[in-house]
Amino acid sequence: MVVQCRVLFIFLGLQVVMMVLYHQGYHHQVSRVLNILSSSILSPTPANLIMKDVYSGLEQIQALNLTEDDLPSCPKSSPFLSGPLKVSFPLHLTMDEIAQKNPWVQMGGHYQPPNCWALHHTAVIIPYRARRKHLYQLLYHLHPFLQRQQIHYTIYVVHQIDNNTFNRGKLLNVGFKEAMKENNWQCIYFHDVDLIPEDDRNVYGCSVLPMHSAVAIDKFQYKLPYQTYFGGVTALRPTHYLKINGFPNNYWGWGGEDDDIASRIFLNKMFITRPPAAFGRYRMLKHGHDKGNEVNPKRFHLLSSTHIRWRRNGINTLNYKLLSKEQTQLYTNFTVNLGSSDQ
Ligand code: BGN
Repeated sequence: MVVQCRVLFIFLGLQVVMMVLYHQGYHHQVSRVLNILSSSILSPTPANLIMKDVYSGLEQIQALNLTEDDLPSCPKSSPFLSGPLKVSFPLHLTMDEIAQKNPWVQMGGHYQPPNCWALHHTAVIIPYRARRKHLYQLLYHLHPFLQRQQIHYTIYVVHQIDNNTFNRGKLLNVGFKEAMKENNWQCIYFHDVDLIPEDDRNVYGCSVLPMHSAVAIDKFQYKLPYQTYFGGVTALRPTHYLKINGFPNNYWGWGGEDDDIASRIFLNKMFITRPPAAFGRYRMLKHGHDKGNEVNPKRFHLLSSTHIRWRRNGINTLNYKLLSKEQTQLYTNFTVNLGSSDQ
């Protein structure tokens, strides 16, 4: 009570000082001070919140001395969430270093909270080719990020090994099919390798609607590039995914497949949902031109016929050769040959 009275007294005192200064002609200075105060007290932008390292506090994760059956459910909101995260990019990361920082992650990139039953069971699928540095940066951030959220998850990397043009849609279809063989996942996250989440309140669990998580990317000045944008990081329940017949297999090269997926969702009379922009923030890792992922000139034409094609081009027509399945310390790796565009 005494403390509250003091704070109130100081606050009133400050107001009196400001009023006196204002009446003595210091208008400009007074409004500057007020602006600074209001932006630092009222603005919800992350710059004003204390940003924690993505690993901070995780040393508190400890197993309980209980059998699995006796574990309690994890709380709705994880006690490890801290909001905006300080994102830094350590140089020369190795798989061993990242694994050492994540002692609870098991071979294959599996994690489940050791002290409670997770509310979310999520497969994270990363389409990949020749971006090792990006992959390591993403793994360095994503493992602790997901552990902060007390999620049961596995990270799957789908590696296109052939020399044909990159095909993101098809890689995601392969990831879905192979991940579902491993576990009865309730939620599938489709995650670009170059997007680093910046706020752990962007929880990687599915809702009743398809989710678009990458709402605010630094490359787009932390705004949506357009209203129906459905790229970068998205999530679907397996039932949503099957309803839209998965993703298109025939977008070879950059662009358009994410718009096709959005159309499939709308054509099936579903809506998308998004986290608040303050939560759905991402940093995009910089990269030069990707050889083998040239801009796809056919994308406009393909997009104009999604409504005709979606039923006979998707998970029901997917073909590929799975060359290997390997459990690394930090992820399960599916190496695939997708065939070529004329198949
Ligand atoms: C869009 C691309 C998307 C891409 C976003 C953001 C197309 C189709 C032409 C209508 N869509 O323009 O695939 O994710 O930009 O870069 O090119």
